[in-house]
Amino acid sequence: MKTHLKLSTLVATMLMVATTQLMAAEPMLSTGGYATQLQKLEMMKMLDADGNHMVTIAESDAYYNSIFDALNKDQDDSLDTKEWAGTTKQTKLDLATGGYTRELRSMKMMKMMDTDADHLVTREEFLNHHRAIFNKMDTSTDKQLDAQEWVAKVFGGH
Ligand SMILES: [Ca+2]
Ligand SMILES: [Ca+2]
Ligand SMILES: [Ca+2]
Repeated sequence: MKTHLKLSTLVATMLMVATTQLMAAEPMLSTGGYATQLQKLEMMKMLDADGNHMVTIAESDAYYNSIFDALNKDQDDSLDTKEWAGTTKQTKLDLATGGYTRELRSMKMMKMMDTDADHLVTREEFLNHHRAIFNKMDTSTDKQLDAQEWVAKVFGGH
């Protein structure tokens, strides 16, 4: 009886470890709402600085650096929850659509980007997360996104 119990505990532990590893291997990059808003062509145009209908990783980095600056009211190197959410009067970012701004500023998205869970999103965490999103969308792995890649359903978010 005792051995039985131990065995089931062991199996349960192993299952938990396996599940955790699975989750670690494929971290959540996006909520469903965020993916929907980001993947609008209106947003693609905002990232495509040279207007050649392709978004390069450099264009993406430059864009998210600007978004970070726009959110980072106190100009230190991280975004706290207040900066993230913004005030009710000033919620839309000039650089993005209203729908995108709203989805970006959700606490769910903030938590996904805050990889060390210190309730601050540093510039590095912010850029790394968007690079991961870029790589996920870049199915041809040529470091640029065309319109087809832009709108393709690659996120399993909720
Ligand atoms: Ca471009
Ligand atoms: Ca800040
Ligand atoms: Ca952090």
